[in-house]
Parts: sequence; structure tokens; C-alpha cells
Amino acid sequence: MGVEVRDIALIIDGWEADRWATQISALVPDRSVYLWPEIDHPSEIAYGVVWKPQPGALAKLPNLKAVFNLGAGVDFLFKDPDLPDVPIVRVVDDSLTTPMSEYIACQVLLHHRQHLTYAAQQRAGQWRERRQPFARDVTVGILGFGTLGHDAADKLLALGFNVRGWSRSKKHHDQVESFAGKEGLEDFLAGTDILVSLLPATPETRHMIDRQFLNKLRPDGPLGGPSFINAGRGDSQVESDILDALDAGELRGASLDVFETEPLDPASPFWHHERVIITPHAAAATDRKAISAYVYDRIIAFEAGKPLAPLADPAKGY
Ligand code: NDP
Ligand code: OXD
Repeated sequence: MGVEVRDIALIIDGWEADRWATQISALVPDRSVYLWPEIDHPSEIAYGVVWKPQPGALAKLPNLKAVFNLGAGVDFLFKDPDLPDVPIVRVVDDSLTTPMSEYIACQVLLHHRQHLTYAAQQRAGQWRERRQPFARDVTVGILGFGTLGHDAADKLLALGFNVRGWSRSKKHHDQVESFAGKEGLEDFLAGTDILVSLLPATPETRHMIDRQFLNKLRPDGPLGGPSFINAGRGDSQVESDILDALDAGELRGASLDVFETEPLDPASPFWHHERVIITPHAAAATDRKAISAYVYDRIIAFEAGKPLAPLADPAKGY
């Protein structure tokens, strides 16, 4: 009689791997949950539950049926040259989407309400009111108008901003102007006052946001110049160019949650830059309880014959 292939391997780089194991084991008391590298019966593993797995680790599981990535971004997985050809499920869940929209609304409002200027005035003991434009006169442009971008757009619209989105394929949204592909990029940037990047890290998006790119944003909008917010991936930005654009006054401010190298180097000039707000890749943290249940629900549905979703597309890299 053949062995039953239904067990789970957790391959998690740091990030409280043992707590994930406890949470997921509690949901599936009838099957074995192994924590990499201690996997006793690799041929009985059906599912890999991963975050930044070591390249080659998944290839050691010969009967793998699917991989569940514990975040929305799958770029770490696609860097594995031995990645098995199985469906890769990524996270699309309110527990991630809602906090991301909170982060974006918060940062957009900080730039819109000129918080960096008031913070500098406070440090200088200066009482001076600035002219405050209306949200309806400010345009927020979302680079990477996908799952997270759509939710953020709806929340920014509720605050009164104009919103536009840029993606590979054209979208249809009643109140958001959609721009697509390289041919739509210049027009998208030319009308944007606050740029929000939610782009995934792929070979195509790598280092896309450089000084030339930032210089295409609307220079003379109601806030007196553009601001940049990145909550997608640091790989898409050229960090020295962001600093140069800030120092040259081409960019009024930046909120950066993601960096090319994380954690950010203690010597980085971003830490002490007056026009920069830094958060430690915390725009939307994965909620262990919610995402363990998310993985469990999909395994049960898959074993009942339902298709796995939402899947990352290896051809697109996200
Ligand atoms: P989606 O896949 O739903 O959206 C990605 C969007 O980017 C899509 O609209 C896609 O276009 C667009 N896109 C990708 N490549 C290109 C390109 N070359 N040119 C133009 N548009 C492009 O992902 P999510 O919205 O769920 O997540 C976005 C990213 O956010 C994740 O990949 C992850 O890196 C990051 N993230 C960061 C977190 C944090 O804490 N900072 C937390 C969670 C996610 P199209 O729609 O046409 O395919
Ligand atoms: C990510 C996430 O992809 O936290 O960054 O989901």
C-alpha cells in the first residue's frame, strides 16, 4: 500500500517559525507538520508553507502538490532556480489588505497635510500656518494597481483624493483613471502629486523608480511638488536617486517601508533625513492566526476538489 501524501512542511526563514508550526499544527492534529530542516518523511509532504525558503529546499520534497507563501509578495520564491512546478498560492486576505490601506491612507495624509514641514517647524519652535490645498485638488497615483492598490484607491477616494492607477493591463474602475504598460506611464506620472508604489519585485520592475522616473511626476501641483511612498518592494527603487531627488527639491518627501536591503543599514542617510519617513517593512504585517486559517481552508477545499487560488504566475513573476 502506498503512503498517504498529506503532510505539511514549514520552511520559514526566522520569523518565529516555531510559532507558525504551533498555530498550523493545532488546525491539523491528524497530520504531521514538520519544521525545516527537520523533515523525517519528505515523500509524505504534500504542502510547503513558506516565507523566504532556502533555494533548493522545496525541490527536496518529491511529492509536493502546492506551496503556500505566507505573504503577498512571491519574489523570494521565484529566485529559487530549483523551484518545483506546482501551484504557488499567495496571500490575498482582509487581514493584510486592510492594514496596507491604513498605511497608505496614513502616509498620503501625512504628505498632503504637510506633516514633515510642521514637524521641522516644531523642532525649530516655529508657529507658522501653511496654505492647505483640498484633497480634491490632489492626485494620488498608484503604481501597481492590483489587489492592494484597488482597496487603497477606494479608501483614498473616500477621503476625497483624485486617484489614478498604473498596471500592466488596463483596469475598469468607475472613479479611478487606469493607465497601462510603458505607453501609459508618462501620462500617469505627469498628473500624479503623490506617488504610491505597490509594485512587486520582478526583473521588469527592478530599479524602475530612479531619478528620471521621479522627475516625470507633476512638479507644480497644489502641494508645491511631488512625494513618493513605497510599500511594494525596495528592489523597484534606486535609493541614491531618491536621496538626490529629495536634496535637489525635486521630491518634497518620501515614506519608505521597503528597501533594497532589509533591515536598512544603520549608516543609511535615510534614517536621519528630514524629508523621509521610515517604517521597517511593517505596512501590512502578516497575521499568524488569520493566515494559518487561510492556508488550512485552502488545503481542505483543494482536497475536496476545488481549485487553489489566488495563484502567483511564474511567467509574470508575481
Ligand atoms: P497584485 O499582483 O494584485 O498587484 C500587482 C500589480 O502590479 C498589478 O496591478 C500588476 O499589473 C502590476 N504590475 C506588476 N508588474 C508590472 C509592470 N512591469 N508594469 C506595470 N504594472 C505591473 O499584488 P498585491 O497588490 O497583492 O501586492 C503588491 C505587492 O505589495 C506585493 O507583490 C508585495 O511585494 C507588496 N507587499 C508589501 C507589503 C508590506 O508590508 N510592505 C505587504 C504585502 C505586500 P496587472 O494587474 O496588469 O497584472
Ligand atoms: C509581503 C507581505 O509580501 O508581508 O511583504 O505579505
